[in-house]
Amino acid sequence: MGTKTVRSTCKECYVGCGSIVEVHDDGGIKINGNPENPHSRGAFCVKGRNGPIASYTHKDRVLYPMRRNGERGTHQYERVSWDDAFEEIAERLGRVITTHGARAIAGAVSNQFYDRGVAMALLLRSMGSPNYMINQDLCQGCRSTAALLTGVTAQAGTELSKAKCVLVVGKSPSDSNIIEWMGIKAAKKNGAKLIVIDPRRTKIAEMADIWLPVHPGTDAALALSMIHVLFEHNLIDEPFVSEWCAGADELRAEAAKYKPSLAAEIIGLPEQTIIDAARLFAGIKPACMLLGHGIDAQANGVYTAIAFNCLLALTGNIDRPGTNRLSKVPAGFREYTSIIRDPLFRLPAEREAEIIGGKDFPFWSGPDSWGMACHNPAVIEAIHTGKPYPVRALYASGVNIVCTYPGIQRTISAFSNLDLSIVATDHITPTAELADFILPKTVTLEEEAVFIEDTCISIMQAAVQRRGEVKTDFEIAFGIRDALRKRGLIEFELFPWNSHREFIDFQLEKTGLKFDDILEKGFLEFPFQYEAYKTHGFNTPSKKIELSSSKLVNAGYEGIPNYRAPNYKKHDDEFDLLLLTGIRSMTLHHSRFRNHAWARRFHDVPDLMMNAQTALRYGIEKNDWVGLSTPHSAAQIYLRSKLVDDLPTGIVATGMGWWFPEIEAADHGALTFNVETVIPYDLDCDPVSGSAEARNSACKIWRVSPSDVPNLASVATAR
Ligand SMILES: Nc1nc2c(c(=O)[nH]1)N[C@H]1C(S)=C(S)[C@@H](COP(=O)(O)OP(=O)(O)OC[C@H]3O[C@@H](n4cnc5c(=O)[nH]c(N)nc54)[C@H](O)[C@@H]3O)O[C@H]1N2
Ligand SMILES: Nc1nc2c(c(=O)[nH]1)N[C@H]1C(S)=C(S)[C@@H](COP(=O)(O)OP(=O)(O)OC[C@H]3O[C@@H](n4cnc5c(=O)[nH]c(N)nc54)[C@H](O)[C@@H]3O)O[C@H]1N2
Ligand code: SF4
Ligand SMILES: [Mo]
Repeated sequence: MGTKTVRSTCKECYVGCGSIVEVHDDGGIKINGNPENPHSRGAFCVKGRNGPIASYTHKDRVLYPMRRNGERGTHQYERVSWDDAFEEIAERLGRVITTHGARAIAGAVSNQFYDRGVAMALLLRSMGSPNYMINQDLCQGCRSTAALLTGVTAQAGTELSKAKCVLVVGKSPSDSNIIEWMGIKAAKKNGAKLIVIDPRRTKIAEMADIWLPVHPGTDAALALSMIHVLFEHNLIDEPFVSEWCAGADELRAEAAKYKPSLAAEIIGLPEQTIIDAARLFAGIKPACMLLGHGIDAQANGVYTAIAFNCLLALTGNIDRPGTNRLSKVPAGFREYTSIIRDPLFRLPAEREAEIIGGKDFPFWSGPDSWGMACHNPAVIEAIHTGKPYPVRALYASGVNIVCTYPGIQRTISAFSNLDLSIVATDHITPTAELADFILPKTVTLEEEAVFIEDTCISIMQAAVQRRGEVKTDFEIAFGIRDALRKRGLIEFELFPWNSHREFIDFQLEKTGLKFDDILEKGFLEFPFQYEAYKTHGFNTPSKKIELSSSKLVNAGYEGIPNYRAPNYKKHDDEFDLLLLTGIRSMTLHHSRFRNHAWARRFHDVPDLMMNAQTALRYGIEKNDWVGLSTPHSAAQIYLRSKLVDDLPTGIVATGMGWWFPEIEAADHGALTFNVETVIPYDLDCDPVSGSAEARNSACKIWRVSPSDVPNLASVATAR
């Protein structure tokens, strides 16, 4: 039997592990980690082994373009040719442009780290619309905005295993990032000290020398308190700070308000633990810091991340071996995010000034912001209300907005106000169920791409023949563009390629490399320099790390980080529990894999995790069904209890993204089982990035009989 072997990169999630894909003559496919890949060193997870194969071979895969020919949400579609789909889409987009202007067309993608971000942003810009949405406001938006403002765009990468001390904040890599998990274990084995800040006693917290179970949403106070200790105990890296940091005196004055004795109550930790953690982190060199999802999408997310960036800068743990390395890119390589920001592909300033959300959140949606993407909740509002101006068409690709944006009811009802909705996907999701056109998308095994993973140029290469009539995001965008161009509707030529490979060649053009040069190994290491700031400075107006951000000050914000109490504290006693959302599970990826038998075997329904005392208080036992509601919504959702010993009493936790393909209704049970139903998308968001407080909420719970859980009888449970 013959076997074709392809060296590629898994992009089922952003971790990007090197992979070896074997395709056998009988159609069998096997995917494993590539031990030679220096970024992942053989690390690979169950999602990477199973997800791509199940998506590719799925019996219900979307294989042909489909047009809705019945009431929205009643599953009535007919197959159409690509040509007909492109022509009709262009015709209907044309009507929107003529009536409301191009800005009335919006796009949605998951993020900027996949090539579909470029395809979406540049397709829209060609029509003249600056409005595209990314999910990163719910993901790492606060951390990325903080990096932009302070100049600390630093990641640990492969330095992690060389560090002598590691500080992990709001991150559980044993569940979410196998490469970092391996890196931390390696560092620990080499004798590194480990400090973990997380309300849950995660696996990594169990390994920690100091674990700080902080009250959720109070991390900024903790970071400022640690900074105070550094100043008080002369633990600052003076030479680095005096030469490379601006604003140390202001930061010192602000941090003095958070003496451990005062901050202890806010944070919920003993004074001495805060002092010990600060002294341990500052006392050992080199040290690394990992900031995670747990401090993002919080009501004070940007200042929280800035405060931790300041802590890192004050100890000088930047761009040296074993510390956080400034991001490295080989000379001439064009990354997705740099293309989106490149003046070559930008709209005129007056158009960019219209990005929805740009006025309220200039550092998220403005022309010089990190994302240059819309403020998503404001787009949903614009679809509903026509303010600040109407949005009448939506193209979503690689994102399941009904299941992953907070406020599901509002997202669903937005679709009824649209003149045109298009969803590109490989399987029918609750979002696809609402579309006028469903377009069949390739899956990762059928695609090629080039990107940077740590210090490698890495590639994804197509390992299998495509099924049906599926197309890549680029090919779909070319088809829509060409049909628009025939109608004279391309206002700006900002999407100039004609094949995906042309785009890849453009990314590599100035590196002197060709895609084919990387095919054999699947990656290419590039040389890089530590302490690169010594030649270029940091990427801020002062060329120093800005402990007090001049950009924030110029825009009327506080320049130095500060603490603001989380919103969940505002609610009355009826909602007496705190809910954490988005806890990762090794077998699920956001809203994905609910249609995969391998994943559902491990994880069949949404969990509500709680400890035995919390359960006892509510008369709940293991595997009971539980109703849950929050102060933000009249709706309630249902989850199955899971008794754990890693949560404190009074805090319950769940994942995200749930829906069930086997439930017939168009929402496939999302309105009943998905946590976004009871989380708001607009309330008191982070003032700098506009990120909603999606991570934590006040809530109440009660035990229910399984017969009272709507649609449960249709759900295929493993138990
Ligand atoms: N298996 C799997 N892996 C994934 C994903 C997935 O869906 N499934 N998604 C991927 C994506 S897109 C992302 S963004 C990453 C996220 O991954 P990471 O950034 O690595 O974060 P998580 O592992 O989700 O861990 C978040 C931790 O924050 C804690 N936490 C909650 N609230 C707070 C708080 O207020 N303060 C502090 N200090 N901690 C808090 C939680 O208890 C949890 O342990 O995971 C990626 N990896
Ligand atoms: N309350 C709450 N909300 C959250 C979070 C939370 O912790 N709490 N986490 C947030 C985070 S970190 C993130 S990253 C987002 C994730 O939000 P999404 O990006 O919406 O998550 P996915 O479920 O991964 O959706 C991906 C969709 O992309 C499509 N798809 C899959 N593979 C491909 C492909 O190769 N190409 C294309 N074009 N499409 C593909 C499929 O249709 C799939 O349904 O959710 C966020 N929402
Ligand atoms: S962590 Fe798993 S899913 Fe993510 S890239 Fe690596 S193998 Fe793929
Ligand atoms: Mo994410």
